[in-house]
Amino acid sequence: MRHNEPVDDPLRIADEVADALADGRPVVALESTIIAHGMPHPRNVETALTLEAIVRSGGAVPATVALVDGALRVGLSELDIERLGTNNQVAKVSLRDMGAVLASGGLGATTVAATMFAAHGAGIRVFATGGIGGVHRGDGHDVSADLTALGRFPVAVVCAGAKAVLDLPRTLEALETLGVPVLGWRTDAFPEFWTRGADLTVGTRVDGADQAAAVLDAHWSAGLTTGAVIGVPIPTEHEVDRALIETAIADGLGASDAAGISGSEVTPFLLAHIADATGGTSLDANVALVQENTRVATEVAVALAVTR
Ligand code: PSU
Ligand code: MN
Repeated sequence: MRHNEPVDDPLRIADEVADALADGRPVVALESTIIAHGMPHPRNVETALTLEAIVRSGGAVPATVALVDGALRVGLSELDIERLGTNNQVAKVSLRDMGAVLASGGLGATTVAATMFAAHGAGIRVFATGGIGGVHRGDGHDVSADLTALGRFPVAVVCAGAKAVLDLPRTLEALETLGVPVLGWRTDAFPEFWTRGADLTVGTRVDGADQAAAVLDAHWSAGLTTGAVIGVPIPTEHEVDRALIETAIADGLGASDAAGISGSEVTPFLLAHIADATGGTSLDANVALVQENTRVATEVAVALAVTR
């Protein structure tokens, strides 16, 4: 996919990121839909900058991904992050949207799927986010392209499982069908985003970064080309009460139906609605869990850099 003439290459890797990759030093990819569509201003920008700082303090280089001025950028400036977090015309870019937004030259925030594509193109193996998209509840057959991307791009996505607004059993089944390993970070339960999870199990428990890196390295060394999910439970002190979140989710799903929300607007609508319904508790939890995921991703990226 790389073009021969760098000047025409739509994939633009920041110098700091390119240098780290060339030296075999650890890099952690970060997405931008969470900035533009997943959190309100100013928490979104603060969080995005904090995540970059967490990666640096863990000894890796952050690479936040977005579409800026007609290029797919891997590694953003603070100004770019500020633009993504304040401009209300930012497109939500999954794989199908990329060509159109690149051609328009406008700002685009990349979802997990589009960020995996960019990370893979750049040669980055580890990516941190909040929660992946998945199979939505009900009979709408709304299935996130995050799942098919996990089946296509060899990148480990460190997340608090999938967002609990989804049908989590079906999401796990879909991952199995796609051949995507689901690892539990110091847990046997598949994390449920705002809560640590209890009812669903992961495929493999890993108790540290070396073990996670060994599994990933063996997976890819065997020639498998799929991605992986590393499910990190939200830290206990930030966990949202299960009854509170279930009520807010049910309320959000009802409101989204009533308002006729569909397609790519469903997830941002639900996140905003649930944040309101819980008086901001779900947003605080979302910020805490993505920070924790970023710490773990950094450890795994550092461990993986040693094995390769
Ligand atoms: N994690 C968060 N907040 C978010 C998302 C993840 O904590 O907003 C975003 C990711 O970009 C993910 C997207 O790819 O939600 C899923 O959107 P959809 O369900 O339309 O595929
Ligand atoms: Mn969808």
